[in-house]
Amino acid sequence: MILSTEQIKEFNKNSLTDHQNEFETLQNKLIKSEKNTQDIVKKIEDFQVAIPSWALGAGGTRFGRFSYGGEPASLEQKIADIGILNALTRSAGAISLHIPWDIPSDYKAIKELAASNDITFDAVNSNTFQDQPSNKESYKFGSLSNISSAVRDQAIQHNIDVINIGNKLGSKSLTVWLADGSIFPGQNNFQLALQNTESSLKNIYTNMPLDWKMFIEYKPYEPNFYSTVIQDWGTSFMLANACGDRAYSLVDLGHHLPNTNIEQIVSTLMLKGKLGGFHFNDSKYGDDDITVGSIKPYALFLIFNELVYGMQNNTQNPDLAWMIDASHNIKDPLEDIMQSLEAILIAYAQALLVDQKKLKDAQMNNDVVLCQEILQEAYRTDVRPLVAQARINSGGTKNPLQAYRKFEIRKTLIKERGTHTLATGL
Ligand code: LRH
Ligand code: MN
Repeated sequence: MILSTEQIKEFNKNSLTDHQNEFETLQNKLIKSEKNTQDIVKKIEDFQVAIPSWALGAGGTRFGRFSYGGEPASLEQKIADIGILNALTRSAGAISLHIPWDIPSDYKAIKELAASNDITFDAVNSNTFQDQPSNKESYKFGSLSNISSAVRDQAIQHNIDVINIGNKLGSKSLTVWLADGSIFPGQNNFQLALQNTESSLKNIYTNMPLDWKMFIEYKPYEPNFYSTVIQDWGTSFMLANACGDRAYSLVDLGHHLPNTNIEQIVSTLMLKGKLGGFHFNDSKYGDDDITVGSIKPYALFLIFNELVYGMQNNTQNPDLAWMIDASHNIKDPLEDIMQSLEAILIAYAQALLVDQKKLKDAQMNNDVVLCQEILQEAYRTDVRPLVAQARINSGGTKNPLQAYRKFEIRKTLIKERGTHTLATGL
């Protein structure tokens, strides 16, 4: 199913007048506080989020999975689905592959298909948390941290294979997330596990092309429930420093213990030039991987406020990799991702409204009340007309979700693919 620009233009026509009124009203309000609306809209247009290849079907838990119908059963169909998301939102211009769930069979064809959908290949993700039929060694007791050098070598070689796959597709970064850890006290020698992990990561790093980055993703628990080798930002930061200049920490929003101040972690990693990117999602309790901004939208805004400050002040930190990492247990996966994209762009737009100079002055005067007022003035601004304008400027729809339903895209996908197709992934 391909969406034509004519269809998109036709859809926008009906709501353009309302949009222009809303946009001008907001623009007039922002001009009063010397905000350059055009500049903000341009920044939103340029904000591209990579879509995970493993989150285009219905996810599930150990308690069950409810299929959604019309799910993509191949990498080609996954790229087509991201093509639909990108046609509607113009902010989903990249795919992040997980290997071996999505190994291309025909690299040339896959690259042409992606290009025809305006999609590039973002970070590739290795998988040493599941055993593959072709594996000689098991990852039951860990991969890069395993006490067995044979297991570590297999895991290192897998990461090198993933880099080679990504290289053929034009990807420029590898994301390493390890499930490695323990379920019971005494099960692991913590120091040995960390030393093995460090030397394994260094080995992988030396096998990365010189224009590649490595993202080291941390997580406090699951699937191990007593210890995880790369459990927190500090461990990831330490390992990134041990590997080299092109190794960075990756912040998955769901990988923090309750009430962790994630925005402070973000500011610290940016100050140290070691923040590589994000896996956006939201959660109430654990690594719930649900819709971005559906539980803690203010926390997301505070994170983007630190990102905007960092992007303005920390030239030592590279351009960031933006990715969604979600799993859809009850929502239509494409609708869920469109809601996440909207929440991400809204938080970014609100953060761009923060008067960083005024905030710094208030901080330098310990004017605590004014600090909060400056932040919440931005957070309480309805920036949706700015986000919609950015989409329209880029040839997308004013309201992707409405367009998706009006065009009955899920119905068409079910007609084309049936109700029982199964997407690889989580
Ligand atoms: C681990 C994680 C990681 C992926 C996986 C799909 O929880 O966030 O980023 O490899 O989800
Ligand atoms: Mn993740």
